[in-house]
Amino acid sequence: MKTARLAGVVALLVGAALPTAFAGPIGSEVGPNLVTNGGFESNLSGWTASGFTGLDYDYGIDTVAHSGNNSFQGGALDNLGFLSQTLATQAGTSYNIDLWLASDGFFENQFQVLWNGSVVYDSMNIFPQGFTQLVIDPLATGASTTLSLGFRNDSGFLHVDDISVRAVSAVPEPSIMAMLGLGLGAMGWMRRRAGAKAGTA
Ligand SMILES: [Ca+2]
Repeated sequence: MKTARLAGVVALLVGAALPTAFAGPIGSEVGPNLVTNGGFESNLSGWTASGFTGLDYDYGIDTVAHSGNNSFQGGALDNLGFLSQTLATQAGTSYNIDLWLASDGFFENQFQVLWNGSVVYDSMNIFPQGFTQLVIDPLATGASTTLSLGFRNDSGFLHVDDISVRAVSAVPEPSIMAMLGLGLGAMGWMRRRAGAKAGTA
């Protein structure tokens, strides 16, 4: 889903798998996390809630977590309640939204991700699932972008944790460039060897 073509070329050259521990696209430069308190370990600090009925009624902090001790739980009745944060972005730059979503499976439920007001992810009636990674790669069009997450769950809650937003540039990592350089250098060396042999024959 996020496999860069360059990474495939490098894997062919070196015949080895690249590390996959980092969530960002392989073969790209990835900036720092722009989200404040994306893991909710500081409760709701940095976030603005809207459209819910009330704190600790249909939204709040829960101790069911993907990491740490807290996650956010949201489940507005009949409509979406939103959790939002405004991020400093650069127009024309691609960003990587990475979050973990869990569902108790109660219907009706709906989860949305909005990027400066545009819906970039929308899923209804999500079956029961533990924390599952969700990755979206939107483009920023201005110097600030509001990330909003929408939650509806008429009988229960959806949970999110470990939300990050990072700038992604198309520039390959130096290590990949080095490996490419090694591969090209080896090809050049083999060609020279072949040429030398031909010259002495
Ligand atoms: Ca957490």
